[in-house]
Amino acid sequence: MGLFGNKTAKSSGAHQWRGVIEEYRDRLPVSAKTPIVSLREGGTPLIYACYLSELLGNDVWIKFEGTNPTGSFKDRGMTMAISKAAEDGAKAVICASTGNTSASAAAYAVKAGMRPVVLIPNGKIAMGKLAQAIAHDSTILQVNGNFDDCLTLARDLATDYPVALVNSVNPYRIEGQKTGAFEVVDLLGDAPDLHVLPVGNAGNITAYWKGYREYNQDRISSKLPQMWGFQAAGSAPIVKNKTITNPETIATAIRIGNPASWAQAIEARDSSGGVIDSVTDREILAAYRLIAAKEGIFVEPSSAAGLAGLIKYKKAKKLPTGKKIVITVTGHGLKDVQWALEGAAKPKIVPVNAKAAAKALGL
Ligand code: AN7
Repeated sequence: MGLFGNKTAKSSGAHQWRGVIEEYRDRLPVSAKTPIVSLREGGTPLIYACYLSELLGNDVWIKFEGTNPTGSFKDRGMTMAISKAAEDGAKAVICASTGNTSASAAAYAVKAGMRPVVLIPNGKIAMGKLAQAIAHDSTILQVNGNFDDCLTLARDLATDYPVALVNSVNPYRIEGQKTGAFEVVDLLGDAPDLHVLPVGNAGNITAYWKGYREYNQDRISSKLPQMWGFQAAGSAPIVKNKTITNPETIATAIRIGNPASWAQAIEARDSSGGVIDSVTDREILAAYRLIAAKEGIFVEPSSAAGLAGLIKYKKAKKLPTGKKIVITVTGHGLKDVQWALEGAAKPKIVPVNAKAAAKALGL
């Protein structure tokens, strides 16, 4: 259809990644009638992590979702959710969010000429994400409550008023996000042994598992990975097997006490022979610093939960060795810079003088 400005510029023969719907059209619920709303999401780097491979005694690959158009994996699902909302003639979309969903929903909604409405928990969202929602012209309501309260309110509004819900309870979100698994298999030639990722609302672990299973059913991969998910210790309802009324963690993206895809996450864990466990904020921050300092990959704190979990399992001698492990790091570090700056030494001040600068550098 080529709506919403998705023209193909053909000049030099170079071509760019077309976005997850065009790249995986035959595996997604779209038709010729669906207007495709895309910012060319997906096609994210799968980076071999030399330092982490050595440290963990495994072949470790990082799927860096921070390079998506709005800086998180949410764009994969949002291109689907907004395209289907456009097909249905929606004029406004609503979501509850700890920040990344709202940034993504807002960007894709305005691209489609719709009005974005976002509900965020009062005071508990990273500044970069709030800035994105504002920049993309959304109407923002700060709700007196946490993410789970926001989601309840968003569902009520979408039931009774003319706004389409684009949270991951919208099945099209999961469909779009499953393309992350397709890309991993397409790039590695088969599924990894372990796939590791953070768990908040549990949409992404559900989506990856769906993607891996679909490729395996069609014999594009020869095996299925174990799914390993990690929650923040103060927000670990699946690990504790009970709803957390007041979830707490510095990893605000996964500060969720009642995950929407809870049952599907359990299913992914159990049918893959994987684990869902928790990591403390201290472990998350250590992993967050390590991956930036040693691998050159800057992620937001929540995104480091998967790596934190692997390090915890390694220390406890519960990590296998010699396996192929993919870790999805879900969001970009620039969204939430506070934790990089916290406790960091101030840069030294020097005059415009090579001798003085060299001295300060210890050269
Ligand atoms: C960086 O934006 O729930 O388990 O409202 O932003 O699929 O929920 C974000 C979740 C991991 C957890 N990493 O993924 C929201 C929201 C980052 C995130 C998760 C989120 P799910």
